[in-house]
Parts: sequence; structure tokens; C-alpha cells
Amino acid sequence: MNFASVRYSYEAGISRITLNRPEKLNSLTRSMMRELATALNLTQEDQARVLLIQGTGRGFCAGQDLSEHDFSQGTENIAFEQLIREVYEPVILQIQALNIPVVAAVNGMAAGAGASLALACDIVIATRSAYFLQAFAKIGLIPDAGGTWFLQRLVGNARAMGLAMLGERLSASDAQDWGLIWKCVDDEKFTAEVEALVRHLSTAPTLAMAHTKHSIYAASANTLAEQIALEAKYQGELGKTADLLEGVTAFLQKRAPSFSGK
Ligand code: LHQ
Repeated sequence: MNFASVRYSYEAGISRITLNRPEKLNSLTRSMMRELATALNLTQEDQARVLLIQGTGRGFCAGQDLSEHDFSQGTENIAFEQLIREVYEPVILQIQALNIPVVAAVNGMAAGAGASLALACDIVIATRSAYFLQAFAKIGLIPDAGGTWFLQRLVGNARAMGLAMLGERLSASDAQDWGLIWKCVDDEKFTAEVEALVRHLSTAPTLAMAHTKHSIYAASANTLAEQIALEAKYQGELGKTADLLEGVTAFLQKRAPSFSGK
């Protein structure tokens, strides 16, 4: 399904959302964010087992479209809080709440809220030529759309502060070394590697993926005892699934498992 600036497709367990405004480096408008929210809902309707979010052209996403607002009359009528609460917050929270793994394929720069969008995803894979840019400081803003939350958790205070305050480009390979992203791969291998990754996840035990994701996100706010209890609760549920039965049976029969996601 094609919206004005977002493409959505589903096939064989894999939903793909493609930011499609390459002439503006996939920078985000209010209507584009709404299209993104609609596309996220479609992944649930399609009962996808993995979601891939990617960009067309030479960038992943350059953040909020800075030309969407009229600054010619000053900043009196600029309502960023409302914009963030109405369109960014639901999308970021929706990505994190999805009961499937979400992969960001960062094909080029990810700047501003575009970096936050990538970091909201569960697995971030980038081309070696890509970079991450906390562009906010350059225009008098702070990392938003979860930016401060993601940065602090992923790379710690020292690096989060440096990235956010200095607004220097972070190469994909440094992002990998710093633990900001899962990995970067050589540009020519990127498409094949992303495809292999999402295909693998589309045949993974989906409920275990969901519980893994939610456990890891919950960890930083939990005590050890709370986290062990949460793991026990999820493991209790997983202990009753068809996928566990298949996984254990396949192991004992020395064959590859065939998970249904149930
Ligand atoms: C753009 C943009 C863009 C519009 C490239 N907007 N046109 C704030 C407020 C409220 C709610 C939510 O969130 C936020 C947070 C934000 O995300 S604030 C915005 C943060 N992003 C930026 O500040 C990034 C601005 N862009 C850049 O600094 C550069 O474009 C980068 C470094 C990303 C890439 O540079 P280049 O490779 O040299 O490309 P370019 O600058 O030539 O861009 C290509 C075109 O894309 C160009 O249009 P044109 O018509 O001249 O060819 C740019 O104007 C347009 N574009 N980012 N965010």
C-alpha cells in the first residue's frame, strides 16, 4: 500500500515500512507521521512476525521537516510540544509496544528525530557509510521523540552528553563500537544482510521475541527481583506454547525447528 510519503507492504510474515520522501532525505511531516502510524497498525492487521523500517534514497531520515513550520512571523505560533505529543510520541511508543521484532535498516544518515526513530527499533543495522547525527543542538533543540532516553540507555551519560551537545556525526562503525546499534555492514552487503535478518526473524518463535523485547526494555526500571519475576512470568507463558514444543522436539530429533509463531 502506498501513502503519499510512506510505503507499506506485507509478505510471508514480513511487514516493510519504507519512508519515501528521498528528495528531502525522508524528513518527517505531520502527515507522514500519521501515515507511519497507519502503517504500524497494518502490521498488526497482517499479523506480521517481523517489521522492517527503512528509507529510500541516500538517507534513512533527516528528522522533522524544518520547512513545515512558518518561522517568518517569529516563533509565537510554533507548537512543538503539541506536535511531539500528537504524532511522534504515539509512533515511538507503538514501535516499542509491538509484539514483534522491529528492525531499522539505516541506509544513510539518521538525523534528529530520524535518529530517534531508528533507535526506537529493536535491532538497528546500518550501512558502513551511514551516520547518526543529533542535529538538534545545531538548531537550538534537544534530542526528542525519545532521543535522550535512547542515548542515555544505549551509550551512557558521557557519550549521550557529547553526542547531544556537540551534534557531531557519529559514523555507523563508531555507533556499532559504542553499542548504539546492533551492527554496521559494508554497503554492498547491506541489502542481502538485512534480507537475511528479517527472513530469520520471520521464522523465529515470535512470542519469545516479543517477551524478550519487553523484558529487555523493562530491565532498566526494575530491581533484579522484579526482573526475575517478570522473566518467570513470561517463561511460564512460553512454556505452554507450540513453539517451545517444536523447539525442544526439533532439538531432540536433531533437526532444524519450524516455528509457527504460536
Ligand atoms: C530537509 C531536512 C529537514 C527539511 C534535509 N527538513 N528539509 C523537532 C521539532 C518538533 C517535533 C519533532 O522533532 C523535532 C526534532 C527534529 O527532528 S528537528 C530536525 C532535526 N534535523 C535536522 O536538523 C537535520 C537537517 N538536515 C541536515 O542537517 C542535512 O540535511 C543533513 C546533515 C542531514 C544531510 O546533509 P546533506 O547530505 O548535505 O543533504 P542536504 O542538506 O543537501 O539535504 C538534501 C535536501 O533535503 C535539501 O533540500 P534541497 O531542496 O535544498 O535539495 C534539504 O533542505 C532537505 N532536508 N533535512 N530536516
